[in-house]
Amino acid sequence: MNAIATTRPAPIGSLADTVVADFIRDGAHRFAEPLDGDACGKLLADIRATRAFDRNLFLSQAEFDANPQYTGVNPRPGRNLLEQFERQLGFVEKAPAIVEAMTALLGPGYEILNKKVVCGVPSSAVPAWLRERILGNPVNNLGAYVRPEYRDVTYFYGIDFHQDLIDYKAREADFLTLYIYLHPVGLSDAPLYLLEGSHRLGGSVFPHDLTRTGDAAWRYRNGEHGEVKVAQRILTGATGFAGMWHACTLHGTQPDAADHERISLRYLIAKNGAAPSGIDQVNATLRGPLSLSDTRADLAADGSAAIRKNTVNQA
Ligand SMILES: O=C(O)CCC(=O)C(=O)O
Repeated sequence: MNAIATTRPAPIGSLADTVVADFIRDGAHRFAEPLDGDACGKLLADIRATRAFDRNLFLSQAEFDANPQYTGVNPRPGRNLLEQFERQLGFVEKAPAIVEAMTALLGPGYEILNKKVVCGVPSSAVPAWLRERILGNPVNNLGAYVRPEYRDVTYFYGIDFHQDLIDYKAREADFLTLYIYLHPVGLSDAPLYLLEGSHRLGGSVFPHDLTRTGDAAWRYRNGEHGEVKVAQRILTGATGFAGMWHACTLHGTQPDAADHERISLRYLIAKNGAAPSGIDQVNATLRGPLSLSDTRADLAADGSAAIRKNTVNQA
């Protein structure tokens, strides 16, 4: 994604001002206008044409148990479905609002760290043995159980509240996540649950210290860095909905309760230059660490789940 360099200050009340203010206050911003619906529909049809998002995605229990592999099961360069649709991604990467927002937060030289298709797998597609095995796990990324040829997409059956810093040990929170729905996402389609304002306590080791205090309210503690009251926002949205959040903002999903898969695009986009930008203003307001030497305490040495605890499923 190349941004147009500009040295002019953003006009007052501009999108650039709004996204920086939203990130300081909420650790997130929802774009007012959806991205091009026709382009979303075409890309969605092309993605769906590559496979059936059903039980055939998965290894059998015997195949899995013969050689369990919990790591290296996500999309990576050379095995990423979006690589074949690169020419269709201009509706995201060149959308003026996206470019303006990224430039405001990350500076004109911002870079895409990672982009991929994310699928919320409906329960009807997950084999019974697997549902039983992963019940209550905090991170149900199903990559380990998916046939190797389909590991060019990330498949979730829900994931507990986490920060996207979780995948970046020792990296500063100098990046954000941009998330796009390719079709309408309602309450049963595994919408993102976001805890607004949770970024304020900086980096925190997963799983997180969260206590529900009300209907859509939580108390979040990050050890010596204190606690904050945060509001839960459920990101339902129309085709082309785009939202983004700070690397320290807690978010998660419940298992897809619809009878069809949820397909989204997920980008990680980072600052790439020394000049100060909006993310530095945001990070200057955080009360906790900007990076972590360890990001998670939920895994055994082989990468399998070592704890069974899930908060977002109670949300
Ligand atoms: O798409 C999902 O179900 C979860 C996505 C998410 O939280 C992530 O990729 O960080």
